[in-house]
Amino acid sequence: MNQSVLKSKFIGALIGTAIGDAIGMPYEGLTHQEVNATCTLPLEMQDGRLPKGSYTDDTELAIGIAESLITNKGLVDKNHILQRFIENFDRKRGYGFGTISILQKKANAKTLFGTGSYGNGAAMRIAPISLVYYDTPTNLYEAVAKCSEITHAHVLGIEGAQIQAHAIAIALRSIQSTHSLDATEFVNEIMGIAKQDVYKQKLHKILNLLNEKGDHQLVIDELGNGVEAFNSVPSAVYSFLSNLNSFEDAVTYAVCLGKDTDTIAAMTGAIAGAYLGVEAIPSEWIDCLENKDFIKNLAERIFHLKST
Ligand code: AR6
Ligand code: MG
Repeated sequence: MNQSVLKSKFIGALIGTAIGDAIGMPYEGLTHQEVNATCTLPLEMQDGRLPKGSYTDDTELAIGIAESLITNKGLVDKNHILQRFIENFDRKRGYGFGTISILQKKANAKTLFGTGSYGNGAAMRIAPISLVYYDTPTNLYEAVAKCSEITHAHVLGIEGAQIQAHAIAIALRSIQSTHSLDATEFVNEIMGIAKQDVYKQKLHKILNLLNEKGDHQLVIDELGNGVEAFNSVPSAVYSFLSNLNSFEDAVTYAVCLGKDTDTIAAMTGAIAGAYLGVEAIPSEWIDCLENKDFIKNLAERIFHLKST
């Protein structure tokens, strides 16, 4: 693949995470109906519990992973990543209860909520790992497990991150201009790593919903819009696949699902940005994004790590 195209896709995956996060932030917790009643399309960056253009914990944690990967030349060092998480931690970003407990060393990831967390926190931050390992699926699989276990030890939390990471990796490897991506092939490839029934079933449902052109309520009923990884990662994959050629449409679709809007949009933005490249992201959105140059620079540094 042309190196400048690949670089744009790397930047697209990280900036796409932050953009989805920031554009979804004002609507977090609202139902699909409430989002529809509140927002006007096309979506613009808006104030919410944070000023407009601000990202939340999703991006702050992704930044920590990117920083650690750069320092350690692409290797996943769990203690080092945890240290980056702790140093970057800014409570106002809206962290999940379980993740706060781990970062404050008040809980152990393996025993959190009894069996470890199955929140979507491991999946939402995973894009930097996909950048480093997108071309070696077996290494990607292992790297994601290590990175997830720091806070999310439940098998469903880890597998959610696996599916999200592989979706980003496939998007990075696919070239939009030569042939359009086949949604069935995309889902079947992800199906290859799914072991848990809930994910296998929801991946099948994605294919059915794509054929039926499922409306928002049907997608919420079938795939979910909550903070659990199994109620949000499949919805992000669907939001991407049902709006393949438009970053804006994919992320808007994700936000309009309601509930965990920032995180579902962040995960959708990561996949769409990885597929379409940073040029496909509306410039009005990027202009408004907090720390955009810093986030772009992290993606560029991971790109250089891969190309040297
Ligand atoms: N059993 C019961 N409930 C659980 C379990 C479990 N094993 N695991 C998770 N939950 P958490 P996150 C519930 O706290 O994944 C932020 O806004 C439990 O209610 O680990 O880091 C992020 O941006 C728990 O509090 O957080 C995301 O949008 C909740 O799931 C979102 O929160 C989330 O798990 C999740 O972040
Ligand atoms: Mg969040």
